Amino acid sequence: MSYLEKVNSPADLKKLSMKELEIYAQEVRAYIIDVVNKNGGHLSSNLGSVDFTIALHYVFDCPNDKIIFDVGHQSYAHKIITGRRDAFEKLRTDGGITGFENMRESDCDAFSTGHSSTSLSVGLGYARARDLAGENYNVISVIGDGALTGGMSYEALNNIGESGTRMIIILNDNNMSISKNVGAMSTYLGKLRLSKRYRSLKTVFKSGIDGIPLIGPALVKITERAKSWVKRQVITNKMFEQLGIKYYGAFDGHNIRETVRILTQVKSGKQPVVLHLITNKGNGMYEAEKDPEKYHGVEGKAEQMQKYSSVVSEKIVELADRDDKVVAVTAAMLSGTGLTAMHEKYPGRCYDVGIAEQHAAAMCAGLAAAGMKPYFAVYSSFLQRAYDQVLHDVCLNKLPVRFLIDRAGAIGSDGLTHQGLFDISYLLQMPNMTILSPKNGNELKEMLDFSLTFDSPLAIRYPKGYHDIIPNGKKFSLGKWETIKESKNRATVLAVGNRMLELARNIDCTLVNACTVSPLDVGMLSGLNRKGNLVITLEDGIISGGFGESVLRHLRSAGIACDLVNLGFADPYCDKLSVASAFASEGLTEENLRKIINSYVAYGKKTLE
Ligand SMILES: Cc1ncc(C[n+]2csc(CCOP(=O)(O)OP(=O)(O)O)c2C)c(N)n1
Repeated sequence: MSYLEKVNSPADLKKLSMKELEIYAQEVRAYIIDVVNKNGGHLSSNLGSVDFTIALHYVFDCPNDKIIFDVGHQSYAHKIITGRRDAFEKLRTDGGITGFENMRESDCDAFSTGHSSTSLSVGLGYARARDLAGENYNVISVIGDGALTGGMSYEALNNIGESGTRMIIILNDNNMSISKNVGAMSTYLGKLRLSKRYRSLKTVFKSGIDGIPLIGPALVKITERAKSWVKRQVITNKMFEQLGIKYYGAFDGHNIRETVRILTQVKSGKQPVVLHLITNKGNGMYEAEKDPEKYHGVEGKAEQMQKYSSVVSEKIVELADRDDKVVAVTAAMLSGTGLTAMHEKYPGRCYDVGIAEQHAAAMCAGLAAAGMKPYFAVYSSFLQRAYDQVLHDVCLNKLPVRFLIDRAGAIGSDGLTHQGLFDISYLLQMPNMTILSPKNGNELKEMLDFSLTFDSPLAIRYPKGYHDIIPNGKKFSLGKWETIKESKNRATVLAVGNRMLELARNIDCTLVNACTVSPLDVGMLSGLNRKGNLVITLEDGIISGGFGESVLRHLRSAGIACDLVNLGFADPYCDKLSVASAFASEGLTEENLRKIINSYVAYGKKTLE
């Protein structure tokens, strides 16, 4: 029986010897590689986290002790150890377990995570609650160097230092975010990493250089100079200590024995500590270690689609060629949003700011105020972070910041925390904001052309991909919708974006591409003014405050007589792990649409007779 089979809980893990733990780690790695190959998932981050996660469970006691994994994308080993080994087979699939730490899944998951840089704040919340209740459990926040670029981390560190309360911060430093990590903090951590070399140098000094005859004294002088230089780098750079947080580091996060030893030591501390572990993203798998970015997120059985990010990739460079005021911004999602080519061609005009969406949005406002043409390419779910910056810094000042909102709508296997269901609804409430959604790649290109000279806040939202089955026709024009096909049955479907158009294209109805979500095409809506007309709005987002409701408001205020059905997500917290099941759970299916139209038409005929 393998150790993987033997360990069903943290208690089982504690029965293993150090040597056995190392073998167990290999087995866990192999299992993760196997499942991620089938189901997709965050491979390189998890391979890098296996060893210290085993050490954590060896030293601490879940669920009594609280481990909060930042983002939670690196918690696979934790899931396997805490009773979800078999369930792990169905990772990120319908009916299976999620790819992030998730309180609904296990009482060993102290928090539900998904968005970056929350673990320190949440950890401090737990620690304060423990202190108030007079309890004694340990709180461990595991944060990567990438997540440490997020502003919330600094707000939390500032507060943790002041609180003086007992909690352990594991800094999992692999020098990578999804892409290479960026920023001054990353440079600072690089200096701290030197302390690892310092530790091993110290061992070398002890173990013999002094004892080497003849060349000994001279060498000692040189090495002592080196030692004090390294020491200077290390000791003068202890930012954490100055914040009131004890710093231990840097240590090899793949050495289980050593990590257990250090964790046991810090466990008995009385104050907040940072334990700096150096890890290798992709550890144990040659290809993933060599190209950790490629293996950060591996796709499972991917649907064959054209990607909008490829359109952005090409087009943004073209816009930058045409206009030297064009600049692009990403918050640590350079490749995902399609900005790699721009970054390569115009490194001085394409900024990766780290996981800092709020800063990115406000920086874009500054760029626009100074006359530049900023494009902030961001996933829908992560733009939520910058709600106030979009509202207060961009919209209030009516600044022409272009938001390229990728992964909008139902997200698939990343699930609940990554759904892009809110953007239409909250952007619609923002004064001065224009919102577009393309029917295909060609229309996105037309929208991007349009964006170059558009002079106020603009959001273009689109999902990951499209099937290229909605034909090109009318050229995009602001505030003008496009009739894709007509029917005499008096049912009109107003669909936002390619996925909703693809959903309705085989239905007998008049199908309209509502490419401009805001402003509405009021001319076309006036044309629907007839009793017995049915209008159905379809959107890949929440119904509340969404496109359909803004159509409703207009119909009512303009006194337009027609019946209206709003379809979209009634449940804002959709936890489905595939796009198809998310749509099905909300009645966003061809079958349901047909049913609604048929019963309406049948009912209408009856009353007319
Ligand atoms: C607010 C927010 N923005 C972006 C992301 C996407 N994202 C997930 S993991 C990650 C990189 C995290 O890097 P790090 O913390 O160093 O962990 P690693 O994967 O390197 O172990 C990013 C940018 C996110 N989850 N949340």
